[in-house]
Amino acid sequence: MASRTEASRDVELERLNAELLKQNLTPTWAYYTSLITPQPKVSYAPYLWKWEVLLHYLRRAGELVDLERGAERRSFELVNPALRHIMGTTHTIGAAVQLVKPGEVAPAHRHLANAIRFIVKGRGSYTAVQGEPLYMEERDLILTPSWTWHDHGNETTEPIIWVDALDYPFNQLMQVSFFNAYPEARHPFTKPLGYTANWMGFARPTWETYAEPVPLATYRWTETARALQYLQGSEGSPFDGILLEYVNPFRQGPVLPTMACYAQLLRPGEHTRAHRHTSSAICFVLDGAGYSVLNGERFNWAPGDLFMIPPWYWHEHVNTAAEESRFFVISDKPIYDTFNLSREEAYAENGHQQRVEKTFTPMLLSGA
Ligand code: GTQ
Ligand code: FE2
Repeated sequence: MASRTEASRDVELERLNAELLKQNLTPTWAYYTSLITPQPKVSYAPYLWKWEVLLHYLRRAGELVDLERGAERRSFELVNPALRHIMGTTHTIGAAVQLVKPGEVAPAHRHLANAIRFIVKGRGSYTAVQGEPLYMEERDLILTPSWTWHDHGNETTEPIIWVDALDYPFNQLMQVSFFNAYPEARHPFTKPLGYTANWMGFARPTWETYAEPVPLATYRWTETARALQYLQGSEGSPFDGILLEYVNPFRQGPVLPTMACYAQLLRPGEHTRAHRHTSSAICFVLDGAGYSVLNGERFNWAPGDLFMIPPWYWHEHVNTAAEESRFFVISDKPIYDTFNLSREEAYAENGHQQRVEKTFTPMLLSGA
């Protein structure tokens, strides 16, 4: 008799659950395990783009896309197959490759999204950021902070190619996508060459206030490469090898509020220990050869390839080359740090991944 009462109560409860849903009320008791999971349910997988493919399509876009006829940019976004709805390379960052041919200007505009450029091929073109011409050398890092006017001009005789990374997927999540086109193709050069990158340097005029959060807009590869070279013999990190973070020279910390940039060096034969963290990362391979193991799956890489690591994915890198392998890395860790969401975990005892189950096993998070 008691069981019959219980049975009828279950039927009533089912009915209640269904009615609640129709009222746009989700019963927490029935959906708790989708609401709060023991481990993050990451909604997308790693992906790797080959440089040959990127270059092939950049060349074709070079023949067909005309910047003078309304194309805002000649770039394509490297979109993860599971993130098409936000055009994301990861859930927070969109990476692209861009080509500007001799004589062209990619017109001036601004957006709330922060951007970075990492120069891949060519030199002598400029990005003008907020009236300051920043001339590009291969592998330089150039920042375009939120809401700064920028246009890209190529007054040289060779094409220029770079990697862009913007935080527009994060901006979309926050419902803050804003964009303005400048009335002219070019924003006037209102600051002298080297204004923030050289003259301003580390000794600053006392009468100026620094409203701009990012005073130094160019990071020369010659300097970064020298630092990597100098630190080659250091122990580094068992998880990351030699990993340098590009910093805001005045405030320290990441180069942008949403994106951190790194130069990473793996020594010949180096095989990093697997770990995982809550932030996502995009790795652009500069030189060397090797592979990375991401949740048990192997991704071979060569110079020019770009791959990404979703949040909470185990990853380890292996340099199979006789010389150094170097990456340029972009991460959304600043967002996680800001909201106290950064967590990191080391893989088992000194282990490298053999095969990681697709479903995560509960483990204690490091730290409190
Ligand atoms: O070069 O300003 O790939 O605004 C996407 C949005 C490049 C750029 C992109 C942009 C740019
Ligand atoms: Fe832009």
